[in-house]
Amino acid sequence: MSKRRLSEQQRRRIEAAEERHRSGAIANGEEGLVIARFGRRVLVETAPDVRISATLRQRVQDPVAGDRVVLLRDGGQAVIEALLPRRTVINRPNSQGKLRPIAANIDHLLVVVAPLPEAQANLVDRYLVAAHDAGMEVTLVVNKGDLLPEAPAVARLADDYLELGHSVVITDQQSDPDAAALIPIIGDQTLALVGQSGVGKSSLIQRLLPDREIRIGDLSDAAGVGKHTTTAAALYHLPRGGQLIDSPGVREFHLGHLPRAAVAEGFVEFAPLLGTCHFRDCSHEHEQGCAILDAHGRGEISAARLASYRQIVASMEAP
Ligand SMILES: Nc1nc2c(ncn2[C@@H]2O[C@H](COP(=O)(O)OP(=O)(O)OP(=O)(O)O)[C@@H](O)[C@H]2O)c(=O)[nH]1
Ligand SMILES: [Mg+2]
Ligand SMILES: [Zn+2]
Repeated sequence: MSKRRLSEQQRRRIEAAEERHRSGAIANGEEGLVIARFGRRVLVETAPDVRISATLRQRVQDPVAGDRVVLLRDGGQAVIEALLPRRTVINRPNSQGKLRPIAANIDHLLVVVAPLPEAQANLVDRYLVAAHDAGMEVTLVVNKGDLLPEAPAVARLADDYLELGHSVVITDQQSDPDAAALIPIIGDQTLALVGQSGVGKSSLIQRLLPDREIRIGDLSDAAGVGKHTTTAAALYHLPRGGQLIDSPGVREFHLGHLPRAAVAEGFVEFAPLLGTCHFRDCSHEHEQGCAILDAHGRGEISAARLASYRQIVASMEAP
């Protein structure tokens, strides 16, 4: 850094030159698909089976698996020059609580749950809300179906979502080793597998890609969390078409801030009733003439879903 301060005019001239260089560079650049990101190194696919490890320019924001980027090559070096606009993005708070993207350009979210670690309906509901808000399709994948007989609560949970009209798939590695149950859902879309650590997200990808070596967890500890837990999101192409993004497991899933109405819209059985409450700004908590509370009174909205909705709204409103 120069010690002399630049005049405003000089600074503007430099910025304009940089911008010219940048648009020229982008025009000459090569487009690629981000396969995985490790700190400032990004693995980019520029053609089928051609993968380049590129560094990230300081000003280019957070490319993640599924992103399209513009790459510049200079001798042996490759640099990511620009991040192309995203169709969709999944965010998650980092250890400092700051929302960070983990995967981009997802068409369809596969919310993976299992009897062990035990499925949590509120976590599923958060993903359903996030998917609805982002305009992604969503399927609940109940993995480790072999353990369902000992987990009646999880079997009921799967039934409940099916009854609500969600797409639900039950699978396990013994009776469905190729994860054939997922194939009609995948099509040629980009899907991301999300859910608690140890539910079998990476194992599902391994079942679909038997020739790849994917590190999966070892269920040796009491928490049911694997030793080979996934630490970075990674994209896998399937030979039949379609691509899957594996993501690191979560303990809980925090949505970024969403307005109360967006949360309600993510609850399928609430959605048709919205706008029919007596008060336009109804909080669906206690109001007379609330369509949601009335539906609950008639047994059309379960106590568990109403509680889950309230829990999500409360977590959004917490400071
Ligand atoms: N019983 C049973 N166990 C399974 C099944 N599928 C996977 N597992 C086991 O579940 C454990 C965790 O699997 P992973 O695929 O690593 O789980 P993950 O969701 O990728 O975990 P993170 O990467 O930590 O998020 C492994 O020990 C698998 O062998 C299944 O269908 N039935
Ligand atoms: Mg994993
Ligand atoms: Zn209401």
